[in-house]
Amino acid sequence: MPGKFIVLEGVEGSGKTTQLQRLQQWLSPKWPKEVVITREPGGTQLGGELRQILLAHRDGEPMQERAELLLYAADRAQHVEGWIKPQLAAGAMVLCDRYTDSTVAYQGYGRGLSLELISQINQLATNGLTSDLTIWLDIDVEIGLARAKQRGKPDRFEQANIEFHRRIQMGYQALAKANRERIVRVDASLPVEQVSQKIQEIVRKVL
Ligand code: Z5A
Repeated sequence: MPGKFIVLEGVEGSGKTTQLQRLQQWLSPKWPKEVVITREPGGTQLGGELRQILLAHRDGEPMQERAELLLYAADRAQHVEGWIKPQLAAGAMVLCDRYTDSTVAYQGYGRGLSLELISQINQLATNGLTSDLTIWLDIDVEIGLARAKQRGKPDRFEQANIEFHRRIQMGYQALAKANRERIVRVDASLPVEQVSQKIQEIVRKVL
């Protein structure tokens, strides 16, 4: 497809939102078509409804792990077919906050669900659409969570125990090791401007 698909990944508070906005500003004058930002969950109208369900606190009836997995997959299937693919077909540069690696890291390494099952569900949800480039914003989980907390009320994931977040971090390490051609690590503990510069150096290569 004529467009490009770039994903930012990382633990909570790693700076994805901040860097996506800066990347959009930097890329817009360089890319001939639109440069658009989206996110998972929540990149479509249906996805927005699923996002509320996924991140809500529920007293008395915790969400079952496989229910959670399938809701993320439903969000992704809607997003890929209904929004990302048409944008790529129109030549847009799509910048996405989280994608399939989040499911491997959170539901696989974090929750302990089968990585084989997750791979099959990711395949079903994406119909084979992979990113052209994934940038992993690597930060110590404690620093990321402290940054995320500054923003106000913690959601369901931010309240989970630190071991859960450490397993997710291990998931990203394993993913980066196994997918060197697609996933590029950036040290996200650096100041915002320096992180942006590193990202720009990497993105320049796919333009
Ligand atoms: N999830 C899942 O389990 N499975 C899946 O398949 C998918 C997702 C797709 C979505 O939450 C949740 O869904 C997520 C995983 C799960 N878990 N949680 N929570 P979300 O979209 O609401 O949250 P998030 O993706 O984790 O993003 P975030 O917490 O909003 O963080 P961020 O976007 O990476 O960071 P930020 O907002 O840009 O920065 C956080 C703060 O740090 C902010 O005040 C910044 O000004 C500051 N900041 C940013 N960069 C820096 C630097 N370099 N230095 C100092 N301060 C900085």
